[in-house]
Amino acid sequence: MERSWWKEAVVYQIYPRSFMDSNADGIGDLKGITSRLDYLQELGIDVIWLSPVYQSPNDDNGYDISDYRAIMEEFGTMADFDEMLAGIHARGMKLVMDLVVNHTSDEHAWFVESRKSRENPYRDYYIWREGKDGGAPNNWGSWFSGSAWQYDARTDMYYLHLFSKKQPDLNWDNPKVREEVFSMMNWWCEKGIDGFRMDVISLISKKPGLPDGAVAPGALYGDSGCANGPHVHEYLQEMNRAVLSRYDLMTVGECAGVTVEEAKKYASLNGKELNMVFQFEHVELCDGPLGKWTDRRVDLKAFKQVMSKWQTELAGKAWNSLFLENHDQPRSVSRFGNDAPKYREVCAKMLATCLHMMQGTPYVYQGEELGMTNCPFQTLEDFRDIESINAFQELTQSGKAAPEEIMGYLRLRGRDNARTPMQWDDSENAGFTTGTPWIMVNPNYRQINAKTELADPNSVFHYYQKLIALRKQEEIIVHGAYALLEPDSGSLYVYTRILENQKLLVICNFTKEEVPYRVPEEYADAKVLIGNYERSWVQGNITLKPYEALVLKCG
Ligand code: TEU
Ligand code: CA
Repeated sequence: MERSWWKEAVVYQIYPRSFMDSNADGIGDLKGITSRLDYLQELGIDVIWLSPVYQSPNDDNGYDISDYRAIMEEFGTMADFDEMLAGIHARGMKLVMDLVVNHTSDEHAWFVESRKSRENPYRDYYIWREGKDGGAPNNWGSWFSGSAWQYDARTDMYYLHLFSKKQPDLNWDNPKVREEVFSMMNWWCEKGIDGFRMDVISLISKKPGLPDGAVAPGALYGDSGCANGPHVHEYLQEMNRAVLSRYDLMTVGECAGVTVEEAKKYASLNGKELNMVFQFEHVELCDGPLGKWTDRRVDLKAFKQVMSKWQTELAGKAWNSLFLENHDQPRSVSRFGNDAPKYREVCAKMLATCLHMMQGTPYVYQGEELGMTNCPFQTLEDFRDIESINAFQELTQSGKAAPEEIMGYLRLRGRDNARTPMQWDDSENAGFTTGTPWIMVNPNYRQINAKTELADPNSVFHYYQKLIALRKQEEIIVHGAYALLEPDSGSLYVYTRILENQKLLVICNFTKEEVPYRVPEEYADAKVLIGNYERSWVQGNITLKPYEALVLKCG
């Protein structure tokens, strides 16, 4: 087994708009992040993944970039960035930047030029096509509702946007585009950053000829079939030669639609492309006829099956990333567990145990380490996310669902659940800002906040701190081989990790019931490595408490 720092690391994701506001404008910023670095150091994380901080008109909160080499004014200046980076490095941590290069903003200088005329030198930086039969060039849908094509009267053609119409897709088949992107990446590497998280990188190579996609009945999003296109691996290998291989970086590709087979290419241990990918199978498990807009809950057996598939199939061939939350996902304790006050803390700890004992690099999303929950948004006016707002319009106007029904889906699955301000303390606005926050604060901040949890040795925060520290002490957590036990249990997630003469047994109760379990003989002299209840008896027949997590270690 090959050791690399990014295999042993724990990553913490910061969504800058919602992390910490330093100047009372209600918007998180870089100085705010710098002021909270001690907190992250105390948690024990190694790497910060920073969602985009580049200049952007914020149609999609920074995932629409108008200048890759400038900092968004609302977030501060390049000097603030340099100070933050120095502060991160001074604490022995690293910084991974978000790289959003499947598309730019329509306000990026390249696109401003591109749309001027059919002959403009930047025309082929983007994907322009003639309309067909008086409409869009093909039937592809945007991930944010509606067609993926926008008509532009100036040149009487359409441009492709797999996301919002203010996010035109770059044409990666144009070598000049690749050169520009690579040179921008080198520029950031020279500044001393430590890696990239690559936004929807699996979508950069479009299907030749841009053929109509197979649109499933009711399917709304992502039906372009562009994931893992014909040249994606070639382009990433080129990027690896031009940039990645020249520095000691950590890279993770956000790979919508990735399969195990494809992941073995993106994240092969041969190091020719990326270090790891984000796959989404486990968070898309309960999607329904309206895609992610559903109130279905994840079925534990299916969840175990998907997680186990990724654990076993990538072993020795590629590397996993481990996550339950990010800025696009609802809060895990609300979604996979139980956020009722009685269970929230044990449940958050159980989910953390289940994830952090697996093989791969774990990602903690801001506030997850506090057990933050989904937000009780009341009306559409409470939402800020273009995805939720567009979906509401499209679904109500097409009559596919009643407004109240959709509100229920948005409340459970909407991305804004992850984007409410970080809950620092029990003062006004959770200590995030002294101004008016850009999005509502979750009203539960007086109970759930960092200050309270730092003062409580049994808090979710301190449990995360232990899990993170354990990964540094126990090689088996990083490198042990994974195997699933009890695949048919609908209540327990049980798995083992094995490294030479050492063994871990991880037992997680995903229900609020007590569940009996027989600890296998071979764990007769095991010790408790970590657990979310006080427990001394761990042999033979035991009864798991509601949402109990227990990790036993032998050898
Ligand atoms: O997300 C794109 C994306 O595909 C995710 O929405 C993913 O499919 C989903 O989480 C699975 O359930 C990225 C960014 O993370 C997102 O914030 C941006 O809006 C989007 O790209 C466009 O840049
Ligand atoms: Ca601010």
